[in-house]
Amino acid sequence: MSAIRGKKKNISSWRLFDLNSLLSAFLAFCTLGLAGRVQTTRDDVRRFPDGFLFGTATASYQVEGGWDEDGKSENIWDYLTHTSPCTISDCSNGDIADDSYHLYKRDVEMMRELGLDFYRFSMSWSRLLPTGFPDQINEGGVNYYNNLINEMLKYNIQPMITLYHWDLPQRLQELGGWANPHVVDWFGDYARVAFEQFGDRVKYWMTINEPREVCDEGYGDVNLAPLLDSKGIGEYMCVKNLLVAHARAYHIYNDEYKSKYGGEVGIAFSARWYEPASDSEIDIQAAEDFTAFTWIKYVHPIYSETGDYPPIMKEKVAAKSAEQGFFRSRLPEFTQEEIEYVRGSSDFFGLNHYTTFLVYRNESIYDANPVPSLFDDADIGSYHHPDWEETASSWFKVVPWGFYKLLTSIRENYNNPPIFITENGFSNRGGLQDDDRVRFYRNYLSAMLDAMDEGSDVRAYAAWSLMDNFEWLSGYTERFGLYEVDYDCPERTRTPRKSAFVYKEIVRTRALDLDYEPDTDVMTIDEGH
Ligand code: GBH
Repeated sequence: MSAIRGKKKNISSWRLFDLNSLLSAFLAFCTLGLAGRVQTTRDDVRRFPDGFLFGTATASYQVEGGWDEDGKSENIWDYLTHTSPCTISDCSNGDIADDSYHLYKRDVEMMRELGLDFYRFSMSWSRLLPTGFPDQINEGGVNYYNNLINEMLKYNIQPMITLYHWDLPQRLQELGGWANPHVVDWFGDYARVAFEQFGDRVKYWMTINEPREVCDEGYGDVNLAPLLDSKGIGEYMCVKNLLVAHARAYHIYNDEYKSKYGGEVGIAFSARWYEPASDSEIDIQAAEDFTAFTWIKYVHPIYSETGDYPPIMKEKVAAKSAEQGFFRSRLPEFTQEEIEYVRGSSDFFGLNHYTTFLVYRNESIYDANPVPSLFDDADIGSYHHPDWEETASSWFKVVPWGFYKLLTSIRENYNNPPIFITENGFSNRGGLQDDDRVRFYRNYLSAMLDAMDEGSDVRAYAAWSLMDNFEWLSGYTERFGLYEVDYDCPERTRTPRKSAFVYKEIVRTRALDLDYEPDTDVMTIDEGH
């Protein structure tokens, strides 16, 4: 501990890095007042506030494997990868993945090595309920999650469970999935089974991971299962049903379990920061519109005073729909009762954040956006600045200041809600000496601390990911892990990367020391873990 006390550190290196990119105006903006909740000065190692929680995150399909074991049925990723293997860039699948279905004890050992306070993982709906419905509760699934949860609790690591991280039972997809309004009942029933089985020990629940990805990329595009490509139509049906289904799960817990178990239920939004591509009013408005159409369409119904979709989105889709000859808006409306049901339905603001885009106005007459589509409705275009540092993922460039701006905008627009960072992490092509990932975590955590210095109420941080895993359509070609996983060996050996040692030190010291260099490559479990 004494190693960090009193050392003088230069913590501004990530800003210098940014200076090299085009945004010099930014610097003035980022170096604004630092007096606040986090008691540090610019020259000190930066400390996290008391009670701040550190974790890592994964998701069922990406790590579990055991795709048909002990009664589990097929989900939409099993179905996609089995019927059309080379839709995945390396023609791989999650049949075995990291084999966490069998190796969960090693996973918990890694959590202990890192000294984590919590671990965010997701439940596989079709493992727990093979028919999709609660008529059959699969004992194999219940046992697996009981074993994992109990193993974590033995070492005081809190489970944070996501109910839905993209792996819908295939049978429910055949009935329309999130485009069928009955999904509100289906999801509510599934949530109730999970609360009933595990609620005595699990205090943090998340309903749905990244609604934007579920609907826009799975229903409005071909980037995630079920690859529906129903632009401007299915993607909006999904939005409404998903929000009401989320609220159903929230209310079930709130009304029937909260007084007994005292846990919290939230949702994990995915938010990119959308920076106007120029300082013209037109591009500023374009960035706002794109924000509304992508992630604020989920945040506004839950977190605003009025509830409902952002007004600009309702207006634009209604106007375009009328112009295009539809008899009603392609964006299904909420009833007043639904607006009230959804509003306020989250105990914490779960936030997955990775990257920033530059956004400009692009009226449909000049562009290639299909009609109808969300992009056409929003009339925008977006891109990454070519100077921004690349990752292994095409959609992802490194922009730490975007994280600061995003957190600040949430604080200012939504009455400073308690935020859990439910995902943040970096992709490369693998290797143990991951200085690029170390730099990423330092710079993004610094940006997060800047926002916290100014009052953002961030209470928890989960690194994505504990270990390499199945990266959806990119298969195993993009690696996000603190631990490397060897997919060539049946044991799926996990080996800590440099970033694992650096993250461990952050967790141990509850502080960010930008100069820390691990002096070992041997992982141990510290006392008390
Ligand atoms: C999160 O998604 C997910 O929650 C997690 O499961 C995932 O592993 C992690 O982040 C890293 O991606 O290249 O145009 O086909 C982040 C959102 C979802 C964005 C997939 C990119 C593919 C877009 N990502 N999407 S594209």
